[in-house]
Amino acid sequence: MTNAASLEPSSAMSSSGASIRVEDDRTGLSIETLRRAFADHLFFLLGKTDRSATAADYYTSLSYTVRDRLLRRWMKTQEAYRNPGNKVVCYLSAEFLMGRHLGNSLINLGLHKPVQEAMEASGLELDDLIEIERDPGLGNGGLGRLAACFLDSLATLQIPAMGYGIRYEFGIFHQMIQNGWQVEIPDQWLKLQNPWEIMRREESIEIKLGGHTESQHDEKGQHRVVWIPSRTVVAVPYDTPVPGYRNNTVNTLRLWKAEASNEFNFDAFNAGNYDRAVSDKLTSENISKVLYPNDNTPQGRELRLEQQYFFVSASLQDMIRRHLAVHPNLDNFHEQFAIQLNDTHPTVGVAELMRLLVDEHGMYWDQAWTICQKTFAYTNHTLLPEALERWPVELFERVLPRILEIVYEINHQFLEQVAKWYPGDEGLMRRLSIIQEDGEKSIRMANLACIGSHAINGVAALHTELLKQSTLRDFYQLWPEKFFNKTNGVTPRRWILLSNPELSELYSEKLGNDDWLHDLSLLPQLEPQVNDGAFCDRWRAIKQTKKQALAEYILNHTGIEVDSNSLFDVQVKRIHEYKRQLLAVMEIITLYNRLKANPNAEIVPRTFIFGGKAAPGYFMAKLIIKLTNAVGALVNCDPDVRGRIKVVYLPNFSVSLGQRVYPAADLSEQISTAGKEASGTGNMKFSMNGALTVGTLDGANIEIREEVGEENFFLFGLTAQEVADTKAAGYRPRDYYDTNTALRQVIDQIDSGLFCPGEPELFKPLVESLLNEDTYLLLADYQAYVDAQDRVSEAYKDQTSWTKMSILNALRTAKFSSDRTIAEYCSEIWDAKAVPIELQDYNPDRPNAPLRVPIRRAN
Ligand code: 26Q
Repeated sequence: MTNAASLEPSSAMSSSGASIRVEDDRTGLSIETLRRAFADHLFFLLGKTDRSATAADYYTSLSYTVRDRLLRRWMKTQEAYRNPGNKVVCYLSAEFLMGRHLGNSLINLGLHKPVQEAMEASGLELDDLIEIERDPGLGNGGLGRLAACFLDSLATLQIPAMGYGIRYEFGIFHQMIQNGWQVEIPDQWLKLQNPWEIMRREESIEIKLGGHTESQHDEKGQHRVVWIPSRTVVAVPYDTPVPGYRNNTVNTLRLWKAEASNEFNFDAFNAGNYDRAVSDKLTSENISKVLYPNDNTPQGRELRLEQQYFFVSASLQDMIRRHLAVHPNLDNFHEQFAIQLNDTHPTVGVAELMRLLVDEHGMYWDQAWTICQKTFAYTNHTLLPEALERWPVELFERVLPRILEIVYEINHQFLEQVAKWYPGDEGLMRRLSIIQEDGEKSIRMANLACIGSHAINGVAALHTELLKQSTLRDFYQLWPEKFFNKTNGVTPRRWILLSNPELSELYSEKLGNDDWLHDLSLLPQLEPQVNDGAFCDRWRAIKQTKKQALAEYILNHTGIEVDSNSLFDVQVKRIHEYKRQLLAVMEIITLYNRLKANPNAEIVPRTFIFGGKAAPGYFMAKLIIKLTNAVGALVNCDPDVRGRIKVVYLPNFSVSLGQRVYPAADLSEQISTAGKEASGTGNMKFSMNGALTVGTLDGANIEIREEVGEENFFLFGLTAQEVADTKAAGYRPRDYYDTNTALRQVIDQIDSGLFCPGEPELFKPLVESLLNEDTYLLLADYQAYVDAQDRVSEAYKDQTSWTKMSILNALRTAKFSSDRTIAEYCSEIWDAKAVPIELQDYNPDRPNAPLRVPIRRAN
């Protein structure tokens, strides 16, 4: 059944080499070969027959079969990147929310159809196998998913690139909803074996932690600082292929796992101290154990700092090793690598690269600093002041003593410059300093990132403007030329093609090909179709199919029956007060009150669908989840409502659940307080799938509205400027409560215990927060929001015009492809160029041609 690889000497090889003939079971693309390869993996890799195989075994065998077909391209790509002159973009991120790999690899390789047929011929349903893959949830939300979309676009644009991060053993927790509350379950995503990664133990890297530093003089009498760590851990790389769409590029996502260093362990072990040896091993491995489940609120824990340093140091050492393999020294490091800092989480890398260049490679400080600044660029993802990362100096001193010295030196030299430029401006010096002196002395990571980078960017036009005016204002005045806007984007491969194959087929059919997947700016060609009745019917039918599928999922996962003809009103995102899920709940209660007051009121039936996780320690966010479910419990069963309003909380929102949800939405809720959401990316996924937006002028909503047209967008609420002015004038939420009866009724009901009769005090913290602080101005925006929702309902009654608006939304989202975003980063920030990968020995017309793999003999 299998074609075992056979070793044979080859005249084409060097005298020390042999070659291995890899037969076409590893590469062949015919249905028959795919079936054989699949069966081969099942038997020889997993030791299963079709009698003993589980569904998971079938998934694993198929994944290996598909991975085999990526490997030539992957190896070729990595070879090409070793050539000097091909600048490699290194995207450093503490989070990568990749989503499932199998389906994505199939479409990128163009193998979806043959594999589907091969599975069918084996009596298996491909879609079922795809569903078995555990979502690799190595991120919290927007920032982690952005990193994944960027990797997809980098590979599709054929840019040499690596993602570097942490291989968390436990990703974002699995969320269950019990009695309306969020319950967190550990995410054991590695329980099944992971066929998408390859461990490369031989490329492990040692990481120092703790201890102290000593001044020494080297052989040449040069002054050198040596870091004597109190412990070391080993970073073991695990590589995952990142294929481009229908090209030969396969980039790498390299994630580091922490292991105990052997020597260290043996000391205790050999001394007979087995307990100590074991506990040290566990302590080391803790570093990559679990993802911190915080989103937009940093947790200043020692282990988190160790995580950051661990993956950044390993990644930088990896780059230096690669560099020195083909260059005599590190003088041109910045010409070979562009490093992007995904928020401040990897920013300790600025000091670490200095340490590696100066301490370990003997470079002079000034030259090293020039290289550093030319290499790094920093993306900011937040405007919330409480979200800016700060680390106590005391903690740095204990965990990273040498890094602290370097941070001090960077700061010293920088402030000397500032003093020359702005003599006597003490206030400016204090604000620009990396070290915050008042309160607990701490390190401001955003300042380090700004000082150590040649480019600083926000993630949407408004966000970048606000950064320049407020959060990073002093740095902007110092270096205006360093500031860029890079409006976020999302990959159309996952968020249109994979999520919505029905819509994709319509596009390809009408455009005559699938070029649009590389270039969304081709879609506006279809705009005249809004006047074609058949096209509009087809559009509505696709939406209906997606809604029915979601309705079925909702029934299976929540037990709630929803009407797929109702308006699907969706808010899926992390739960945070600034995102104002509570405002949406207040709207639901408002509609409910109208129905209670007049059970025969004419209303457009709506299904309110929520999804998203709350940080486990975020009390208010968890209470908002509970309230949403409590309101749902009452509304869903009230006979006066007669099913015209339903409230659903989808448990465990994730990338794969997103793929089901976005295509099924009629309405996208993007209702953050203006000036608080840096960009948003879910907003783009909804729009691409034909949902209309009800939203504020915040983040990328502004640009979405510009693109789709204001007549196709439901705008409401205060602008960022008005929010600032309202606060400056002394905002009093109680004024709104006192003067708006519908609003007062809603708040009184939440306060009264109507939604939790057994526990009438339960929701009081929400009411108190609304009436006393209302930091996010829900009361100020309440009426505008209710009015906007009334306009939505009115518009939905006219299905013909709603469908037109839906179509125009989807066709006008070209700007929000991450291909556009990445092209901008490449030309304006990274100076990175495409490197097309040639597979000389690969003829797409003869995919079964055998491949010759050289085998190097050990001496
Ligand atoms: C930091 C330190 C310690 C522990 C956790 C953290 C931490 C982790 C994740 C801090 C922040 C995050 C995530 C932030 C995030 O997702 N921001 C979102 O980024 C998106 C992509 O740019 C934007 O679209 C969103 O507007 C922004 O909220």
